[in-house]
Amino acid sequence: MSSKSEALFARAQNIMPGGVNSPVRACKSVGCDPLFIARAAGGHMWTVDGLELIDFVMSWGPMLLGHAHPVVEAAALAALKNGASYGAPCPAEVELGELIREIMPNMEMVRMVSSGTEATMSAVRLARGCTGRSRVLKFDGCYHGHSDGFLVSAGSGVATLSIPGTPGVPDAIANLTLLAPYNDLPAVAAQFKAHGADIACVIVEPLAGNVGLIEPAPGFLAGLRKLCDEHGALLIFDEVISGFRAALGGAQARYGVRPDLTTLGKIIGGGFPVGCYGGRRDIMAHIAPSGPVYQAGTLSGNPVAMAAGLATLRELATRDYAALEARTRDFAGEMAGILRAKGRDVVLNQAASLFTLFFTKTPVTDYATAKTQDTAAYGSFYRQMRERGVNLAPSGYECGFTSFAHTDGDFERALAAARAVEL
Ligand code: KE4
Repeated sequence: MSSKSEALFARAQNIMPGGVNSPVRACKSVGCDPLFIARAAGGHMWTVDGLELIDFVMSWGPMLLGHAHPVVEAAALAALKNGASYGAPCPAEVELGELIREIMPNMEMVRMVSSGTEATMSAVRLARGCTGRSRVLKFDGCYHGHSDGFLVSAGSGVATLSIPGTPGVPDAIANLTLLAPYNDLPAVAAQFKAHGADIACVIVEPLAGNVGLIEPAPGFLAGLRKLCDEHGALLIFDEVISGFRAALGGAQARYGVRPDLTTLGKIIGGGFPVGCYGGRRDIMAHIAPSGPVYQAGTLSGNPVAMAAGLATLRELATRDYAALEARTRDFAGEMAGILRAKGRDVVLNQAASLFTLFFTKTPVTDYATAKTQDTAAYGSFYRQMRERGVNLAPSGYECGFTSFAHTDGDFERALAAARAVEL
């Protein structure tokens, strides 16, 4: 008799492409079907069949406080009682904007949107609008959401599913996206030498999380800052993953490099659909209605989502990031050791509360080295861990996420599950 999850997946495939509303959730690359979730709390989720999972995906990053955090839930429910959406300004969006600026002072002005994609898409349009230039430089394997120009050599689900090229994106648009390998400053300098006068911006994940986790090499981010300044291009830090996670102030605080614009998502909404872009006041002044660069959104600054975001950031401001980083380092390090003891080549990349176990012996510093991983071996590891009640990222090109809700018992049970797998 099929499980409830299997029955739901059969129905889902009849109504939604691949049976999901976001490709990586389909678990295709790890050789199994997705499990349908009934509820989540803390560091755990429960499937519709009652299987309890220790969750290291945490909704792909938003749930840094853990699922169903009482303070966030209470704030959202209280806001909801006053109406779900106004389509008019509300106090919470001003308060959240001011709190973001307090935490990330480089964001002198902000604009709320409803997803990370909307934030990055709008930030690039703004960069083009205020520089009058057309080209955008991104990095192989970095993922900035699914706006047309970003789907050139993108990471995340595009890498996971090995989708070739950019079906649906006209060459005229794809050709405006320049590429360089992550951590390769000479390649960036060469692109500026060839196209510098027409490069509106460089957009980068300052802590890359969509080819698996890759840290910026020493000097890489500062080198991008210097090249952008020399050529009059804007530097955009896509902190949709790293914002409020790499440090409370994001990767720009962790690595001490100032972007001109920053994009945010995930954590900023505490699980509700929120994105944000912002930065230098002189640049943001170009955004309508104060300037001519248009961007809009029905649910932007939504009162319920703003309340959840405010509660989330206020709570995070009280937390010990160094302690979580140390717990994540110990946990991921021990997991890597267990796999190596089974004879597996494993490279561990870990920073803050992010980690990726690459099944390779090659140090992973960019997309090309990330692609040396044995994805079949990772798939077997993923399936066996899930059978044992541990939910890892269903792709070798994604990150694992810990949270302030994961307990010592959670880490110990996950390590015990890893000891039991057969690879
Ligand atoms: P959303 O449009 O999915 O809210 O954000 C797009 C985005 C932008 N920038 C970065 C650095 C991101 O990581 C993302 C989205 N991340 C993926 C996971 N790597 C979302 C999960 C999914 O696609 O289902």
